[in-house]
Amino acid sequence: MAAAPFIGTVGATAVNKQVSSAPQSVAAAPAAAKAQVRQVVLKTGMAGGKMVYLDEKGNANPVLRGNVGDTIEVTISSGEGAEHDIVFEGLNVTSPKFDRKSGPVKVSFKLAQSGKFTYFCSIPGHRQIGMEGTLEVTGPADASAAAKPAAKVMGAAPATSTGGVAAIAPAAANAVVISQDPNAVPRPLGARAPQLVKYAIETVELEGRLDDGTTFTYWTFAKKVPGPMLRVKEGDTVEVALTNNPNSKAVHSIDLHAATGGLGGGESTQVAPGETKTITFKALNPGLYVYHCATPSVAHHISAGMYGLILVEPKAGLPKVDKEFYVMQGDLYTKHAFGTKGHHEYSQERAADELPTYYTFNGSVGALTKEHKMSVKVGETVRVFFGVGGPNKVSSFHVIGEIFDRVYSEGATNTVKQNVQTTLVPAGGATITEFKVQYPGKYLLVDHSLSRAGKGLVGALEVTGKADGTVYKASDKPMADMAH
Ligand SMILES: [Cu+2]
Repeated sequence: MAAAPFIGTVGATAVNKQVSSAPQSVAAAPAAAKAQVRQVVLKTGMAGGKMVYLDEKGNANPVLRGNVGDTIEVTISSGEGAEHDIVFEGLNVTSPKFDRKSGPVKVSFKLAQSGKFTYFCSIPGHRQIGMEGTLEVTGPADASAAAKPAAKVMGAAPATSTGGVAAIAPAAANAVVISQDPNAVPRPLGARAPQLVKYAIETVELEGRLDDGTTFTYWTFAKKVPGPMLRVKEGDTVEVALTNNPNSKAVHSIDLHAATGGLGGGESTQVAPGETKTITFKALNPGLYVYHCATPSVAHHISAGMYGLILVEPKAGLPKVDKEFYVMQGDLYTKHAFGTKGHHEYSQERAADELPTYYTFNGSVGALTKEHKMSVKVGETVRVFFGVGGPNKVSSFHVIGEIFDRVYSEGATNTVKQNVQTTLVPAGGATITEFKVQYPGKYLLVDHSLSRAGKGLVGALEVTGKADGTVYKASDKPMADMAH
């Protein structure tokens, strides 16, 4: 977007020569005053779990005032370090985005009409969590000011306009593998008394490989999608210290479905870049639970990779198996279609319509077929801890060529279903499936809504060992009783 003439960053040449000569309190707006330049200094911050704009006195979302004909000059910076902007709705005024690194930015515009206007942050979710205030413009409409074409004084192209889809950017050269290793399952805890378990988790935003030649800016717990699997015991006290990496552009948080109270932690873990917040909860209920970021827009944070599983083992533990795996499904919304090479951008519009361009197991296309291996031997028993981060789509989890001997539906460890072909896993839900492998070959993990396999959703379990012809046999010959 081309910057309008009145938009510039601080440090550039003054956007208005009158700025320093006529500083005015924004609160006072004498009705009959002649046109003035009104300087407003704002910074963003967190207050009571909300994101807000703060004036120099610390007032949250202050009412800004001016008269028709005045020029409002806003200097705004990120107090807590995350990325924001300020939009004056109905006035076609949008600031450049700013964060800790960019320093303050400035917007300046002339008030051409009286009325009440809303200002807000256009980063998805930020307005909803508090970044919204009012600009009151008083005084009779100055005919000369009002008559001027809006384009002259307020001619910025609205930055919120999506327009057509621009060409995709090249794939990020520094992209890393973000997919979680499905073998990264903590060991069973065994029989032990309840204890205090401490986790320190860092939220990190980074360029990651989405597919071959394709990258995406992931938001992660500990640089992997899903985040680390946590394993505690029923009755344990769990301490989670969440640190947001100083280079983050967004605030992040954690809501653990295994926790009771405080929005699962989402209420008190809204962490600004560079900061740490800690919650402690008692693991009252056994089961397999999802955790996820709970910072608006929550769907964006989850879709970008911020989810994981926490297992609360029942007191007696789970039955012993030979091999455990950790797999999670996610749906991702990008501006460009599946398969487009380059660096994909998140699409708020597609997310709102729940039309994913990508589906993944463990965060990327090929995570469980190329980036990591899942292998077992004939005769071994397998357990898959499977969760759906979503944010939106449920999974019809199925392993092609295998039958789940046991399913702990919805992750509830006290009930077991036997002999299940496909199990339904809700968004923000989980399941535990167990099966013995009796025949070698490649078993495909899928969501049986199979169109999704064409958008990246397939994994593979390799089974090696001796083939037992009584379990399965293939032949080119016609069946004996059909031969004559
Ligand atoms: Cu987040």
